[in-house]
Amino acid sequence: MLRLLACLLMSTALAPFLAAEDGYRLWLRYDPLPETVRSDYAAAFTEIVTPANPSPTVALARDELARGLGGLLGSTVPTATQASRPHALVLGRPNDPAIAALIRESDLRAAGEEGFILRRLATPDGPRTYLVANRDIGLLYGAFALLRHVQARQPLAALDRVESPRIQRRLLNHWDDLDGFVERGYAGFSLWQWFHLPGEIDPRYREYARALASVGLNGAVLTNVNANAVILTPPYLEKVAALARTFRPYGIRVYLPARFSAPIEIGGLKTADPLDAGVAAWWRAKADEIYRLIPDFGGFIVKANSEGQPGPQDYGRTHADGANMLADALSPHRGIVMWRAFVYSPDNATDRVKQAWDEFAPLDGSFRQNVVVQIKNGPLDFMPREPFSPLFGGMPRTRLALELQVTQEYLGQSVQLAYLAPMWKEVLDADTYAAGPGSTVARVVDGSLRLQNLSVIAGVANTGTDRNWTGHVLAQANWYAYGRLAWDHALSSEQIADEWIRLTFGADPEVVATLSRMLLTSRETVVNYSMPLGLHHIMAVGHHYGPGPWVANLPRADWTSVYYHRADEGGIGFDRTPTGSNALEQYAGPWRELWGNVATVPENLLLWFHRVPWDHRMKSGRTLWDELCLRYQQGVDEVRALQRDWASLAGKIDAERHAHVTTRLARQERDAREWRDACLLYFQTFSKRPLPPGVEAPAHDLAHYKSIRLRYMPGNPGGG
Ligand code: GCW
Repeated sequence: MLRLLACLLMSTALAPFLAAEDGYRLWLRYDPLPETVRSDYAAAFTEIVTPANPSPTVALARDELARGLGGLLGSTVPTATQASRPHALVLGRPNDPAIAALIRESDLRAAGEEGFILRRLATPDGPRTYLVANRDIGLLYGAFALLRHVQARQPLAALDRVESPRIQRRLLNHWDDLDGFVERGYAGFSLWQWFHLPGEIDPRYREYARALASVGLNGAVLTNVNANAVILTPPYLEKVAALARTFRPYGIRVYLPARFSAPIEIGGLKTADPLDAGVAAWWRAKADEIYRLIPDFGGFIVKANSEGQPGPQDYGRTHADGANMLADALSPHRGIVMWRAFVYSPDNATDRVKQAWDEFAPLDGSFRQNVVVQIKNGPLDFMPREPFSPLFGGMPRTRLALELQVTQEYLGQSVQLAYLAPMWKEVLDADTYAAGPGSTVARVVDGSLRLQNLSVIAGVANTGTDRNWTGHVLAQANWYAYGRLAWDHALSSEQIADEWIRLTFGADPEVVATLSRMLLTSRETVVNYSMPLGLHHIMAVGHHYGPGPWVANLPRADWTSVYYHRADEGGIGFDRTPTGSNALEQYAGPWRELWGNVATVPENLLLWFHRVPWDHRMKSGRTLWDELCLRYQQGVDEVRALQRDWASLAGKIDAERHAHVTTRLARQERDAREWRDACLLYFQTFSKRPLPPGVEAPAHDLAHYKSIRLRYMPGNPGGG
């Protein structure tokens, strides 16, 4: 009796801790559904049937369904290897004749290698739900899809679909260093415990892999593109192999950065010249060694001749020479090379945004079939708003991958709320016109435009050791949205936000409506208070957090802010039309016309393409100066609206996550004011005009803002 009492006491005392709402569970919560909606689902899923002796992947699918449905329905759903009751949920592959007889050939073809079919069918033994896939991994993806469906309380009748990913390789790129530091990481340290690997498998590795699989991601580049050759040495490859083994049942392959000078640094060679036979042989042997340990190794990513990284140009060779040499080493094993196009040379005075095109477009058609050229969404560097990179339309005979930045290097890091799906949709939906109208970046990347057989999308991860994975609880939405778009880029930002909110915060209509509005407006809000009207690259140096429009006199002009905004008494903006750098020439005709004309360019890209006087008339009838000031103010006002919206959800969201976001929003409001005041005071030294009515007076003078120095910022490789 006493013992029972003690147990009871213990469990009540522990309850709040066990139910800690620290964000660790991400969107995979499986809390019991309200009684009112539970019974329909409970009646529909009476048992989970999988073949006897399931593979590890099928076992994961089964266990996830048991855990998920058990949690959501509030009672155990038994598992079985033979369906014995009506309303069974049956998982299977067409190699089972009973399954094959039920599913159309055309559906199986549509499901492809990784997809699945979810269907409710009437059978002689009563209605059943079938989850069918050609390969085991499809069953796992289907299990997550089904759980999403129930968790989001979607009608059972709608459980009838065939899905398959549009892009084959859906990767997270980790910029993790071997010492645990994450470059541009704002959620703690690297998840990979290299010292303890390969012997010790942190349970979090499985949780990570499960989260990736739940949104359909199937690859991870484990370490930083600013590469360390040590990752390719035998002891580290053993560690990588241990991670690969852990991830494999979740359908995730590992990839590694290849430091171009590795043959010298760890191979003892005198050169890394890609045309040197000894170098090629070294890489071939290295590839063989990797595949002996990791038979499904994905391939290499390379940042070459970019920001100080070594590369083929060190030997007078081209990017294609370098990429092809590595591609040949990997091709016997079906591995791929992701060669990054993020290049701009220290000895090139051309407008930085033109340089990737200048270096890569002439190489079109000279890359091997297992090479993809990986291009950032915009031609500069993950700014809050950029036009799409013209290179997506400039290399018709090359496989091109899209690189997005999930971590918010230039959008408030893990302090500010910026839901990035709308930004990513802008680039995915952008028309390159490369093969006529409709040649969207999405179709270039997924290979459908030219029926290419290899497609890759990469997102620079925002994950780390923080308990909530992404630093800001609401930044989990970006990880989620990236995965969902990588799977299906036709999904809308609204759909994905709605889905994520329901999974993460429940289905209360007020929560869903309010938080959707917050997410969907948040990126534009950051643009407004930081870099409105096409301004770009005016952030503080090094850590890139907060304003720095005055940044000048760095070792390279194109690292400064003044290079990009070009403000003086005559006006502001970068002329990229034929009278200026003519970066516009890299785009197709319709864009050249639209963007090249100051009367037709959308105002959100005005200062990206044009240099205009301070009294330039905007569509509103205001002068550019007044408009600029009001945009900065609008950004601040919008953060305050976010705060009010969030405050209105108190009591509807658990206190722990509510308080966390409240604190971050308060800091975002301060940050937004700082951006506004710093930028307006600075630009005012050129415009020499007063702040228009409606703009709050700055709290300090310009000298104050210029003197702010943030030290030891997270994610900044420059340190203090
Ligand atoms: O966005 C910039 C970052 C660098 C990064 C580089 C790149 C990994 O400031 O930290 O280096 O881009 O993408 O290579």
